[in-house]
Amino acid sequence: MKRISLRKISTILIAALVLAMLTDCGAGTVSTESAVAKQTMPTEAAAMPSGMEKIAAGETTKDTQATDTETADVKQETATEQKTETSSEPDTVVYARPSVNGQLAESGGKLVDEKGTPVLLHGVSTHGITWFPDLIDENLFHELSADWDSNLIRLAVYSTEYANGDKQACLDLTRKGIEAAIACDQYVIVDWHVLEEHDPNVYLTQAEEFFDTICEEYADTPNLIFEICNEPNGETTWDDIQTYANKVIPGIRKKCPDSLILVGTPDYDKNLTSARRNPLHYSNVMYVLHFYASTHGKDLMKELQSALIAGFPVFVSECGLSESTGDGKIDYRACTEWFSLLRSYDVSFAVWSFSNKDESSALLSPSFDASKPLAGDNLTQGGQWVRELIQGEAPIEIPVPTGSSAAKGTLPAFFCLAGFFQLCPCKGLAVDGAAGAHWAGFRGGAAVHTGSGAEKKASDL
Ligand code: IDC
Repeated sequence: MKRISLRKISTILIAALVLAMLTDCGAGTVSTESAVAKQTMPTEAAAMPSGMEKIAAGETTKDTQATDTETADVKQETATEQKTETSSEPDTVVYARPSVNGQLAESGGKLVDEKGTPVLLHGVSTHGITWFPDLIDENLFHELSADWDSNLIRLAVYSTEYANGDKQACLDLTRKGIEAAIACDQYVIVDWHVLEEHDPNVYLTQAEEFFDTICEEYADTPNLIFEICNEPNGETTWDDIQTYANKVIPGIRKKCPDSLILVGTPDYDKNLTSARRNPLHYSNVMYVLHFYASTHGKDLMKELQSALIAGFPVFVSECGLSESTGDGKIDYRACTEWFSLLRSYDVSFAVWSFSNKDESSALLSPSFDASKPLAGDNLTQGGQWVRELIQGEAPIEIPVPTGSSAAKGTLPAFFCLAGFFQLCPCKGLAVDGAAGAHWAGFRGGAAVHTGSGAEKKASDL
């Protein structure tokens, strides 16, 4: 892992001090929990908005630092609630690889390896695999693993594409993606990408069939993680999701008894509270929250944080730098806040999307060339930021918007650091800041859409 130079750190710290004097620190927009957490962040990690130390041995767990005052209504028997720790023993978090850490599980609200050691997974999510089939490629996955240091890839299998499209293409690309992930020692989320149909029960039979096929073929493969329903939405309630989960999970467990299963929550994976009130009765289940940093602000952060403090097992299987439409501005300050929060609680994540669609959530440049490295101009600015984030570097060089002009530049490090609330919970560093307001306009080039799907609207995500 590359380290930040001392010069850079001192620049950042000085800048932070200056900024602290200029702003209203202490009247923070974040909770006490975060303020406490900042005191335990090692200096280097503090200078790294992502805090991506791959092995964070010796770090104090963050769930020792506060009690949750908002969860009185959440059932005491929540599987993990009793695990809220009070000790200040150091915790070790390992950046897992399947060949070393084996089958993952949920324990005490955390993602752990086969020996029970807490682990972290960081990676990217594909766009719909049938939308960009050429990107389901072993060489690209290898580069993600070796150069980006990613240990996770999520394969988004749009349920509508399987149910109403070419099942065989969906299965073949899923297999190809799984094989590629195994070949480069990555964990792989097989994501049944519920979206348009709102309620996962709509394609229940197809979901059972899909998971049955994949489980049969990869029964003893520790790399696999099953996400049984991306983003239930519309009128779908947690009860509906439970009904679905109670049918699909036993099917998966018949063939993959030890598998880790991720379960979506209502309102596009934004409502953990409903799941906490009435969790599922299976082991090795984690609940999913998704965010798009340039749209979702403090309310969703609070939803996540209160669940984590209560020891509820959360996995962020999809998140984006962009707005929730998958396009629009990128607010890098908000991104920094979000990924700092994830790091504070050792939450694993996959970033949307490993595609070259001409939209700001895409990590690959619209003119992406697979024969060139997964770096520099072959990536969007967002892609470059995410590469550094996953590599464990501080992605502090962020684009500065200059009105409608196409000029590029960088914001001084302290602007980014200011958003890093664990150092300075400054008032006014709102999640919805406009730092990247015009950023989307910088990108150009033709969209490359090699998949079968027509353009779809995601305006209400
Ligand atoms: C978006 C894609 C976009 C596509 C749209 C509809 O970025 O190209 O047209 O889906 O299929 C989600 C979803 C994810 C969305 C993404 C951005 O899981 O499928 O992808 N998003 O809108 N939830 C919140 C945001």
